[in-house]
Amino acid sequence: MATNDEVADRLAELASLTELEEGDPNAFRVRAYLNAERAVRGLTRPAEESSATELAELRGIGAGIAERIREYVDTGRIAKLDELRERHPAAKRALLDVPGLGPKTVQQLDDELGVRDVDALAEALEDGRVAGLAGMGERSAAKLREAISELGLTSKQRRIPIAVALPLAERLVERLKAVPGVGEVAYAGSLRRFCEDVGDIDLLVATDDAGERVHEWLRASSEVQRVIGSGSTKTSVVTHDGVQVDLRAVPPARFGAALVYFTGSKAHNIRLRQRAQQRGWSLNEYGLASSDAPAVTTEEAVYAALDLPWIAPECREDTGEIEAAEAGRLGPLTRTEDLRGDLHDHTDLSGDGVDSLADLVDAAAARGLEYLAITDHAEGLRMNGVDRDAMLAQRDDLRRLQEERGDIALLHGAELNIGLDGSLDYDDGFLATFDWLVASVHSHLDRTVEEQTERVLAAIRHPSVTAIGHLSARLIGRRPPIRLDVERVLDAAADTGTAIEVNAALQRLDASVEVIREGERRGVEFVVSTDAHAVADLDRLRFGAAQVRRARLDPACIVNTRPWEGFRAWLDERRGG
Ligand code: DGT
Ligand code: CA
Ligand code: CA
Ligand code: ZN
Repeated sequence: MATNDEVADRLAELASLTELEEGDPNAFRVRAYLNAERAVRGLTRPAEESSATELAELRGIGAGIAERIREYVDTGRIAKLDELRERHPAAKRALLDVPGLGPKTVQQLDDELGVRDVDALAEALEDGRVAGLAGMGERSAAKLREAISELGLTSKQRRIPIAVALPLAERLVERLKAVPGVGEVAYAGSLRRFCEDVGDIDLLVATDDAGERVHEWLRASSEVQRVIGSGSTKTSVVTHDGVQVDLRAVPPARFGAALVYFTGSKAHNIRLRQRAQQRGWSLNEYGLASSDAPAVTTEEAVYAALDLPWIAPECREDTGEIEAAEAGRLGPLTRTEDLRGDLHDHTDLSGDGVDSLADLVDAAAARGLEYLAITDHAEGLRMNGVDRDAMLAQRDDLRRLQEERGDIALLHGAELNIGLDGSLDYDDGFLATFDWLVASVHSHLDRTVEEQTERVLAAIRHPSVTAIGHLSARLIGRRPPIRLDVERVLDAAADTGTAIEVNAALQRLDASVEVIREGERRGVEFVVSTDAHAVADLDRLRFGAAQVRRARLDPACIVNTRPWEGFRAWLDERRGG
């Protein structure tokens, strides 16, 4: 019953715990767990179907870790993991998420100052105790203080990044559906609205008589570290990763109204309630109440009763979506299947890619994509980059593959690294030979707004660059965005016809919703891409679609909603001019 993602999450947890244990992020064991995590995430078949011996034969998985994976799949636990969790609670592990803190310093903080969570760290930073530690000093302490406030890491401010919450919620939903007597299951709240970080996970289960079984199932789940509260309608728990999960069970006839209510936002709900009141009804989590109110068992019915079309959850923030929906102007919004191509994809030629060119192309075609751009890292990225000869060899392979198959159009591209001075990889002559070029910032992230804006502008203005990848370089909750004069950047993109990418990786979701909206106002064209590093990542396109829905971006502004012929015409025009 353990999915590959769940197994991979446990391996990631083992990696961070081992990092603390050994005081070294580069310790052999830490890297072994991380390699295994990547291997498991990239598997195309369930890990649980393989024996320990078979697992150990896979690239990236050694015999010891293979045993631990089997132990988890068979028993739902890993003894070593339980032991490490005991020694390093989630709150202490969260210290590793503070940029600038490594495992050694975390242990030093614990040993010398008794600091075991971010709140205690914030206090010790305020009163100067951290600056006084050996190897620390005023400057490093100031940086830590800045990172904590910029990322909102204290317990009062702390939000769970969507990259942590969404896979966990989807897994819980799948497993709840298998509980006997359970009907519909959904996650609701800010997560369903596709907020980039969430306070907690809200789960909703429709059941006539299995309510008690459902609550019991959650309390006993292998993900759960402790139960906060559990009654006949609601259970709240905290997972091993420190994520709160609220679960509510409702009768099937009330599922629609409850889903509207618990999806929120509060502001959106208030507007709906006002509309109900105008019609002489009241609206709450149980439905519409009053003698003449219609019965509403689905979300659509709730909205219809209020004379509205169904509103996509990503838009429910009371930021004009109700007025737009009422006037028939909310949408069309991008669906995953509207995205016809994927324009940022890595093969195993990049040091951090996992699958071969042929496998990636196969998988993209099987998912119904009409076109695919292969964009391995160019040579400027020291760890993962590819030199010119290797690029040319890949191009030959790709052209040969194209001759063999007419079902998907293949573009040969690269992901260029934007240097601090705005320079790009290779030379202009070589760059002009690519079909598609994504240019992205990967390093020198802590610079002034002038420096960052100029380097990105230089890339936007380069005649061969077709798109800017993950514009802000942020990792949600872990790394702040680079400082940019966003308006100047967007204007230049609109001017030159360089597309701005909406990177669909959950830890990035970059461009952000705010930047997408500003870009649309300024006439920017976008591409939604997965930045896949493995076949399984191609499925992220749905997150990209959700991100542009949340921004209410007109699909006509997204270049890869065009069919192949239209996309090619756009590209020809852009590269000709
Ligand atoms: P979060 O968890 O802080 O990221 O944000 P939400 O929106 O998930 O908030 P949460 O978990 O407190 O509640 C889930 C939904 O339940 C919320 O979006 C709307 C609904 N809700 C909760 N409390 C109230 C309330 O007092 N009034 C109304 N109208 N709706 C509420
Ligand atoms: Ca919530
Ligand atoms: Ca909640
Ligand atoms: Zn990439």
